Amino acid sequence: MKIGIVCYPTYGGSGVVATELGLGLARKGHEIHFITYRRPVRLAHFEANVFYHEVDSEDYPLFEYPPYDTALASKIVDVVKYQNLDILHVHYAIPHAAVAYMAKKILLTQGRYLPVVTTLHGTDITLVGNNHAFAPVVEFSINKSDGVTAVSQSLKDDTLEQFDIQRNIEVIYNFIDFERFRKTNKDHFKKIIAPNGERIIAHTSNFRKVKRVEDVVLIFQKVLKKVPSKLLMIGDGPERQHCEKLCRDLNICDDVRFLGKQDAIEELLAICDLFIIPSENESFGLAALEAMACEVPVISSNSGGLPEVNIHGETGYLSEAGNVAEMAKYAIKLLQDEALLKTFRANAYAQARRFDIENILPHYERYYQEVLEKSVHKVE
Ligand code: GMT
Repeated sequence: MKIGIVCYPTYGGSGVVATELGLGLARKGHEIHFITYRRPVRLAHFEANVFYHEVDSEDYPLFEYPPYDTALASKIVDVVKYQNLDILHVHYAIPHAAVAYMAKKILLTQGRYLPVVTTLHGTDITLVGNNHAFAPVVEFSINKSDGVTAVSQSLKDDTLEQFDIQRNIEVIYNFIDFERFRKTNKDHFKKIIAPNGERIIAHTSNFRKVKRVEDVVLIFQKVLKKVPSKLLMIGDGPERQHCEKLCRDLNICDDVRFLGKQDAIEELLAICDLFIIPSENESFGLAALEAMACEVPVISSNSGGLPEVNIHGETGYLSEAGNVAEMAKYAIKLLQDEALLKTFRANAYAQARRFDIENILPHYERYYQEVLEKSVHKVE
C-alpha cells in the first residue's frame, strides 16, 4: 500500500506512534509518505521506501497566525495526486482530521476519492478536543473520516461520551518495538547516577499540567526518606521550571537530575527500578509501556487508559490521581522488597509483550484494508 501519514513531528506520544508505525509498515514493504512541518524526531535514518514531504507554511505580514491548516491541505492534495497514495492516516484529530476532510473534498472535485483514517491519541479528545473552541470541528471530522481508531478502550469510551459520534471506533493500542526497548546492561552508567547503589526512579513526559509532574517530586521526597534513591526527570515542558524550584525548596536537588529531552530513553530505562506516571488524564501511557518493556514496574494514577496497561498488584500499582501519599507508599513497598521487585519486573515485561509492534502492525494493516474495501465506489 502507499500510505500517507500526517502527524506532529515532535517528541509527543502521537508523533512517536505515527513515526514508529510508518517505519514498521515500511519494513513490511509498504511505501510511506510522512507529511508534516518538520522531520519527525524518530525519523532519523534513510529508509528506502520512506518519504518525507515538508509542509511549507508561507509567512506574510498580514498573518498573525500563519495558516498551517491551509498549507497542510494543499500539501496533502499534492502528495496524494503525484505519489498516487491509496490511503491517508492522520494522527491527532486537531487539526489533522479536519484538514484531511478539506483535502479529500478538493481531490473529489478532481475525480479522486481519498480514504482517511483518523487516530485519536488522547488530549485531542479529553483536554483540547472537548473545548468549545474546537469541539464542533472535532466531532464533524471524526464522523467524516472513513476509519477512526483510538489508542485505548478508555479513549474510545470518552470519545463516545463527549461527542455525538455516528460511526464505529476501532481500538488499536499503542505498541512497542522490542528491537529497541529492552533491558540492556548499562551498569557503567548506573554507577555514575547512583554511585552508592541507590534505587533509580524515572519519569518521562512533556511536563504539561495534565502530567502532574509536581506529584512525581512529592512522591520522590517521601520515598527518599525511607529508601536511598535517585530521580531522573526526562523530558521538558511548561512545568519543568516549577518542578526544579520545588526540588530546591524541598532540598532534594542532589538526588534529582533533570535530563531534558533525550533520544535514547531505553538506555536510561535500562538502569531504572521504578517508573512514575501520576497523570490527571492519560489515554494510554506510552511512556509507561516503554518502561515496562525495559522491565521497570510502574506507579501510576488510575486515569484514562492506564489501567489497560499497568495492572494493579502485578506490573505496578495504581492510585487515584493526586493521591501522592498512597503512590509513595506503594513505591516504598516495592523498592524495599527485592523479591517483590523482581516479580514485578518480570510481570511488567510480560505485560509489555502484549503490545509488541509485531502484533499491532497487522491490526492496522487489516483496518486499512477494511477501510479501502468500503471506500472503493465512494464518491461522497
Ligand atoms: O500529551 C501527551 O502526552 C502527548 C500526547 C500526544 O498526542 O502527543 O500523548 C497522547 O498520545 C500517546 C500516544 O498515543 C498516549 O500514549 C498518551 O497517553 C497520550 N497522552 C495523554 O492522553 C495525556
